[in-house]
Amino acid sequence: MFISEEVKVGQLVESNIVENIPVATATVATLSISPEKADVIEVDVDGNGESDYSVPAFESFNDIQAPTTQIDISGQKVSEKTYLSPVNVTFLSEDVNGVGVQKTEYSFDGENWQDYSGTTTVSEEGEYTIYYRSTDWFGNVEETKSVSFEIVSARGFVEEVSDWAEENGSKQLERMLVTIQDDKYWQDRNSLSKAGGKSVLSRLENAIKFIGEDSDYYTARLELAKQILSQ
Ligand SMILES: [Ca+2]
Ligand SMILES: [Ca+2]
Repeated sequence: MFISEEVKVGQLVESNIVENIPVATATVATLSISPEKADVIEVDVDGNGESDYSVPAFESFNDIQAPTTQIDISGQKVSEKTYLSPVNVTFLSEDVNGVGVQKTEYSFDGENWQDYSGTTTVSEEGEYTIYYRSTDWFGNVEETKSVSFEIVSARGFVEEVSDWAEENGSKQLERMLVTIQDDKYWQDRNSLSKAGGKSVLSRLENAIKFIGEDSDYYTARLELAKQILSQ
């Protein structure tokens, strides 16, 4: 624990360091520092020699306000909440007029949390909900926020309707056959005539009309199919 230092004309003339003092959260430390010696008290919580936060030394200071965190999701957007893999997730946190952000945490299930240390990449296809919150150095914890999004892959993405039995009047989509899923596809795609590409799209569009509750899912795929086929 660093107690005080005396600096005169830019030179350190005295410092007082006390180490290994047993403290608990209820421990009250009283420091006597004259105004000439320090304006702020630097606090090194983890003892690594670098200040973690500072508080004014000569005015009453308290912080009961939790930090605020914003999430930034960057990636190629397919629709409002659907992205093409991969997606970069970045958190920006601040503790306005406060003691400072100690940590930002995030979780994919709201139960298992990990400390945020920098932009994290999510590339696996699927539906996600990311929970996040920050804590300041005084232990004020932000109310957990969350955002949901879906990641789709360009590979195995454009799906062609197959075995869609219109002629019997049932209008049931029996299965979707993935026709664009690897490098070979890209060659095939380039050999598709515009009419061929349009045929895939129109068949998707027709299928979507009869899918019902899953239509958002397939509408997102249709949007990406259009992007791919218009390249
Ligand atoms: Ca430190
Ligand atoms: Ca605060």
